[in-house]
Amino acid sequence: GLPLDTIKGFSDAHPKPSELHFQYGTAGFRTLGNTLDSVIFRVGILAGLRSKKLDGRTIGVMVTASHNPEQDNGVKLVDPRGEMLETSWEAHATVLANAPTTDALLEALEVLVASAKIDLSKPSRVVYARDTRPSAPALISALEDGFKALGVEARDGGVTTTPILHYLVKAINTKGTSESYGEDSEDGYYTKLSESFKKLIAGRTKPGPLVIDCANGVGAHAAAKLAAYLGETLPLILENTATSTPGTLNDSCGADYVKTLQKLPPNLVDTMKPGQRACSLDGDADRLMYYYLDERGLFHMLDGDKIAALVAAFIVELVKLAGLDSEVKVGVVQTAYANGASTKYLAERLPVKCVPTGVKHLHHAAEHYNIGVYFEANGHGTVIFSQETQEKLAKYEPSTPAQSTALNHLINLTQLINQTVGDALSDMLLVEVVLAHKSYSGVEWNSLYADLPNRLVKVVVGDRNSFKTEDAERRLVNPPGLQAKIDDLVQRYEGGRSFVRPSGTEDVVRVYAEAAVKAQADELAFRVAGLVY
Ligand code: 16G
Ligand code: ZN
Repeated sequence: GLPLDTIKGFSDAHPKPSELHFQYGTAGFRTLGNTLDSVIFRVGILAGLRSKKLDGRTIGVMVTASHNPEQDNGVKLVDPRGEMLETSWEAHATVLANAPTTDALLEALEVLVASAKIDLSKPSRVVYARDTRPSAPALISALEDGFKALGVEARDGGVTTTPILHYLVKAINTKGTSESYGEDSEDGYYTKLSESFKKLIAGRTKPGPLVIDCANGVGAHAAAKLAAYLGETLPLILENTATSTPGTLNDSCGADYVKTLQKLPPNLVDTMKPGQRACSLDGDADRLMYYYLDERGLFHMLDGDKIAALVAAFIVELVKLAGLDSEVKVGVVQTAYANGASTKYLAERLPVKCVPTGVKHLHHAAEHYNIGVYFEANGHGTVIFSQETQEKLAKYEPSTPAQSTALNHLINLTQLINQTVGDALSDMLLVEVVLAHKSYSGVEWNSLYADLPNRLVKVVVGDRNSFKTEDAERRLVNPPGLQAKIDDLVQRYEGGRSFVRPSGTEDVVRVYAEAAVKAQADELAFRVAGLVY
């Protein structure tokens, strides 16, 4: 049975705040860091049980709140293949987190062990990491108490990015198999990325320096290490690297700031000269936003949709050049937030699917293609190659030198891309490869299509849970009658599109609108918001 006395001893030191309710949502648990002690302790136990359930395979635990303000923190679990926790276990996490007392927790654990048929005699293994937030050390010791309470074999991944933690989980679980994902260390990660990058850009014109806004977060450490592995091949200029200065994380910088405000982080204004290309990471380095200044010094943003367009078109072209287009089907997955112009551009070239917001939905839909490209407009995304496709590439015998070259590029891409989850650094190298191959500057990339003007607003409502959507969040089914009013407004705007959905991370409802001209997009968004309010 469970070591009830040991768990009790530890649990009494991590009492649940009685007034708070916690929910494992799209991004795991996420709230003020100083309220999370009991939650994180319990997640330590849950991760151990999840590992036992999966026969001792290693589970990941990441302590981060991504692009949220510095005082927030959060935690999410990573399944053995490096993917998000299976949905059914999100509910188990929520139940454990809300057990009001130690006795209630012990009872909830016993119920979980019985209902999920967990064999407690199995080993349990976990690898864990955290970003640079000041609240992390205390939360990590609560997590470690959770591991001790259950007797978990825990490996400390240190202070690192979310995508590196996902990489480690997959590398550990595939070690010594034919599907080995790489050395199970940070060194293995940087080596895998930098070696494949060097192969992919060999013989191309050396790119000019790239400015990286590290959001004053853990991406600053990772980008500095990556820069050392890349050496001369890609000069990086790191900005916003003040990871130990309190109050700076994600403050007026980072991918979310740039995407939301559609402008340069203020402290980059002097660094950026006309023609300079740059990108922003978020606080845990899983989102990426590119931009450049044109020759007049005007700012242009290249978001997740632009990355999807660039990358998907490149991969389709390589598959064709390799002579594999009848066997390897490439597809794209987006959400309702994808700019309508990006969807049009992509749909003219390959199959495009729209799914609800959240990485797990995109990832799962992308698995239905031989090569699935998925990006959220906010800059989170990756490309996944099915196991069957990777084997096909390994075995395929090209019949011309051109086919052979394209095939090698595809194989190197499978190494360059972190297929477990969106990874700002891996995605950045991917973008740099495509730009080098196409001889594109930001200008050519940006002109693949012109973004439709758009506007996102949030509305505080009485009960966001009363907003129910269908059709990948593009239509409301509740409150009754509201969708018909939105439809009626939308059809009065040229190129108009608008949708309303409850946020999964904040207590608000989000309204998105698009139209042929900016003033109309703004007006449509505010009028729809007026209907919601
Ligand atoms: C979370 C999601 C992100 C999504 C965002 C939407 C994961 C790992 N992260 O951050 O993909 O874009 O939520 O937030 O799934 P919202 O529901 O508040 O609009
Ligand atoms: Zn993030």
